Amino acid sequence: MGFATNAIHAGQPPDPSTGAIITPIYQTSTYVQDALGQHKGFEYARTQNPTRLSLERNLAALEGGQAAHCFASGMSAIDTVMKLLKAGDHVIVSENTYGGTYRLFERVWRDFGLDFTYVDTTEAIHVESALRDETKMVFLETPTNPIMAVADLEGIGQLTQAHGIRLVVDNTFMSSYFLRPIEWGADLVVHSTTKYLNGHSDSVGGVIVSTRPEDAERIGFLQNAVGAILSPFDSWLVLRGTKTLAARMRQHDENGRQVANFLADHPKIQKVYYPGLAQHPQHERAQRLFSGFGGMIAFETGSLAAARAVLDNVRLCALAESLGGVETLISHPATMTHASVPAAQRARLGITDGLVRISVGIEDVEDIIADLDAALQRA
Ligand code: P1T
Repeated sequence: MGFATNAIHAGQPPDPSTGAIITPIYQTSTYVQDALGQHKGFEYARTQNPTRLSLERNLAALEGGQAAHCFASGMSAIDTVMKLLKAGDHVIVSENTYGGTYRLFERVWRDFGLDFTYVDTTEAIHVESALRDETKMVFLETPTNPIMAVADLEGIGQLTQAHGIRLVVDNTFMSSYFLRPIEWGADLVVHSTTKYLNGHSDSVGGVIVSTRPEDAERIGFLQNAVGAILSPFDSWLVLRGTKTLAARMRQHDENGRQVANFLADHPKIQKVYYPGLAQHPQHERAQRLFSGFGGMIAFETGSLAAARAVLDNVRLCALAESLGGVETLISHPATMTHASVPAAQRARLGITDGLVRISVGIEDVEDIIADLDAALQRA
């Protein structure tokens, strides 16, 4: 089956009790057992829920994984991935990640004895140079939030396989539609389902897709033991979201390309970060790894004052954190999503005070461009 067909059908047979074509929201905390030790596979709703199970099967199919487990947020999914490790283990991480990921690693997990080294993952050699005997995992985001650097997934996938190290890819920005990291050697894929998978800015959630049975078993154990589960209603919302993932992503991509071209030609903008532009340093790699470039763009306005002027003058684009919804969102990484990254590191990565990030929605693209044009004129 093709991707769009799987997105609509995988994991969701008609409801066995009524034939309902849409998986119901099983809003229950427990399940009545027929007799002691005899039940229908569902005992307690932290452990199993049919709505969540449908979503997990759906997402495993879309990523091409063995199993998926859904969590209360993208952060709780990433937190659970770290629980596969032990004190003393070392993790190599992309130097640019979502600020919350950096915060989780540096301000939570470091206290529990994990060590992290941040490297430029656009070249596998940087990962290789950071390897130690204790290295147990490479965690990368691609394209990175917000600089849109595209990791050398092929090279890093070969390296981690050769060394028997787990490769974890945060695939939130491309979504399973444009990139399937497992095909390039990833062992685990995580998403903030809050973003493209749900797509309608009305749910917070996360998922881990695994490829090895032993990881799937341990992640299922942790999901139950820790309990940071995705609720039945949120599971239902994301299931509804994935049905239109293919159609939405095609439109995000179409609009993203047009907005990126508009920004690249604009005299007030100094630099545009979008893998679909020929001048992007990893454009050719992006063409090879991704089947589209999506709707995430960052651009350099030159100063905090110029960024503020754009952000204060947009009317259609909404000034907000988050991304991946049908509506266009615009944000200021330095003070919003990446405020927890130290200023010196932000400066080194290019997350300047003049940097603006846009999550291009699927409105009529002329309206998005007209809104940005008007705001830039006032900037
Ligand atoms: O917000 P949450 O569902 O917990 O997901 C965290 C997360 C994980 N990974 C990536 C790549 C992300 O971008 C995020 C969340 N990002 C934003 C809220 C943002 O505006 O960038």
